[in-house]
Amino acid sequence: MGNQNNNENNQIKNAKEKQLDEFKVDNQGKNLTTNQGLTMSQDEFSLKAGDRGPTLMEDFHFREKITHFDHERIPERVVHARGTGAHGEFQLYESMKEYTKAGFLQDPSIKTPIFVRFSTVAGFRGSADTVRDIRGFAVKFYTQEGNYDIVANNIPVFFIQDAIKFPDFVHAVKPEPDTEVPQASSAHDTFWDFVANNQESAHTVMWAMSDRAIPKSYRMMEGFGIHTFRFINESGKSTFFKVHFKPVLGVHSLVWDETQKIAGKDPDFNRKDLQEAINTGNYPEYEVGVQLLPEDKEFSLDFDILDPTKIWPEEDIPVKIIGKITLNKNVDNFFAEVEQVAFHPGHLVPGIDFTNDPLLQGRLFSYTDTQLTRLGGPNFHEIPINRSVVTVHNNQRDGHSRQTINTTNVSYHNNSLSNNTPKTLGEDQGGFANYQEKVEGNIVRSRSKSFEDHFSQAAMFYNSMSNVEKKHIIDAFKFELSKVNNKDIRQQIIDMFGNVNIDMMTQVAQYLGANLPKGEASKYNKVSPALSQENTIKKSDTLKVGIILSEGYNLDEFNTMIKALNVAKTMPEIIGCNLSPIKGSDGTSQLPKHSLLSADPVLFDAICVLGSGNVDPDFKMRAKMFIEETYKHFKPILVSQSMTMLLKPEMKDQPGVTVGDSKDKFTNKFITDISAHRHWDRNITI
Ligand code: HDE
Repeated sequence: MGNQNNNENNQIKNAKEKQLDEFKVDNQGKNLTTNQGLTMSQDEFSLKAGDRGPTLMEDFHFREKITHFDHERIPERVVHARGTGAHGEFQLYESMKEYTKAGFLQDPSIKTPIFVRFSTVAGFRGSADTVRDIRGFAVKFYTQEGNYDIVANNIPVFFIQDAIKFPDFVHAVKPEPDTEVPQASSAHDTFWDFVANNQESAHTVMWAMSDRAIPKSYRMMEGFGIHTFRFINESGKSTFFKVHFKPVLGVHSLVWDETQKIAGKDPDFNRKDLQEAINTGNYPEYEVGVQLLPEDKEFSLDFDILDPTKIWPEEDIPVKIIGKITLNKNVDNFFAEVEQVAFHPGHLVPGIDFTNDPLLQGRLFSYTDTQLTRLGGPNFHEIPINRSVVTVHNNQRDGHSRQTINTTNVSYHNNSLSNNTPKTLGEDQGGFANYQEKVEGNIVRSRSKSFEDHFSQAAMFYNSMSNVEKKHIIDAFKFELSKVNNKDIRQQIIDMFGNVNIDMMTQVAQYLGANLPKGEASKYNKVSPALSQENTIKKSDTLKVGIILSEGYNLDEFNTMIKALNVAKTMPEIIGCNLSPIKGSDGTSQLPKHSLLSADPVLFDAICVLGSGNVDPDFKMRAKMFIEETYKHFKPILVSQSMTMLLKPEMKDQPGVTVGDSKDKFTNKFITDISAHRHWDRNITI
């Protein structure tokens, strides 16, 4: 990894980059020192009393090195432990002045530095990237008014409505406490027991069983702030909003069989994909959008806007695209940046405020509290990645690992010794003041009646899916519930999701040999086409195409293909029988990046087979396996005329399969097939 993209050469450094530069240390070519800066003459042997004698206590270098090593690990995040991150920038398309006074949302010519961390939720830090799970999408904006964080997910709703249930939910989905299995999977008894007994989870479970929970790439998933927030403009007017991130490459998922294989073949699949895209200059981009609702329309919808299990259908309240985030720089050091970054939904700037969503309210406590354990004390805001680009001035002092050297003797307010500074600023001068919402009511522990509908939007989600997406949801239920040992829990889930869609759950019940769900066809008919990822953009850009190349290939054919793949902005990679140069019929040669043994079809988006047809049995066996797997996963395949013996006859006329005749014709078709990505109408099911 590293910042090999030479971003520094072609871009003026932003304020955050300059700040981070001050903490960077390059060890190359330097003398080895202790932590006190003492250059050592020896780093291989501990200090002993005689060659074969005991190690001496006085060996300060040994003690320092081992002690530091013993304390290298910090607690992983309780949730979202597995993740990766990158730097980037946010640019506004048009001023949002009408709605908010937030400084970074006023001027489209200003770029705001950001840091983004993507994550899975349930797995431990070393778990595989491609598991079925929600993905975290946390964004820190280093604005001129302080840090603003949007701590979002790739699914727009959540499993629970009140933060007090979060520990229960997380205990249920994490590995079971007696055995610590399964890792990074909801397919076990306690998760589904929780779902059955907490029916507000229905809507989010539908998303979690859908293709959204197995994204192909962090670059190809949406982000949602989930909660309703408030914008406040200069004149104090408030507008409710929900935030969206929409990937410029569209929303794409893996198929379930691929996810499981990739978890073994390349558990770092998603983090490597992100790093590679940035290193090759294919910067991930997401448009930032907001749904806006005037304050006086708070009660105009048929659900409560404070309920985090509800979306605002885009057809009813359109997403206004207001800007774009671009990720353009990988981290230099994973621990210092990705592991130590600390997000908090309560990091706000003037012009943005909360609502009373009871899930959000609880989060406002949790994030600081968790950093105290993870990052070892109250000074985590001083860690380079967490520092605001604005200098911090207040009367907070001391604590573990304090970095700031405050130089005055005044550390209290009010004072006259320092002319009563640091001083607060009135709201009209840019000081933050909370929105003065009027609140009244009895002190109660209860759920608002307006939060009691758990199934209408779960049904809308299912209604909005394409047939293929529906099938994937049904298959996911079948898989997950097959792993639930307790038959009573299975039945409870079948009955519960019968409220969402009878046909869906009838298929699951039949598969499991359970009783059919009671009830009738769903009474909820609403559809929101924006929910189907089939309706998002499809592009060939950055898709990885494996070119299986055999000896004696035709250079003309090869060059035509490479040229077309480059024009289509795909990422072609050559796969050989082994890693030796592959010779063409005209004596030229190509160097493969992979071999048929070390590469795997699940790691490519499309496969192209070129060569003379004169291949050895090993090549033949492995190349056939490649084609068959790619076929099973509905991905495009091109086989040149001379290699058709590798293709099973029944595959030949199937969608997304091209057999070469004239090179221009077949190349064009292959490129169109790549843009479509999956070809669901093949004569197979997996
Ligand atoms: Fe979080 N969540 N969460 N969460 N969350 C954490 O904070 C919590 C929730 C989200 O990449 C923790 O720093 C509570 C919703 C992301 O570093 C912790 C509740 C959403 C990340 C925590 C929620 C999120 C976290 C663990 C219920 C989407 C990863 C480590 C009220 C809107 C951030 C940490 C990163 C991380 C608490 C629910 C998103 C324990 C109590 C809803 C993306 O503080």
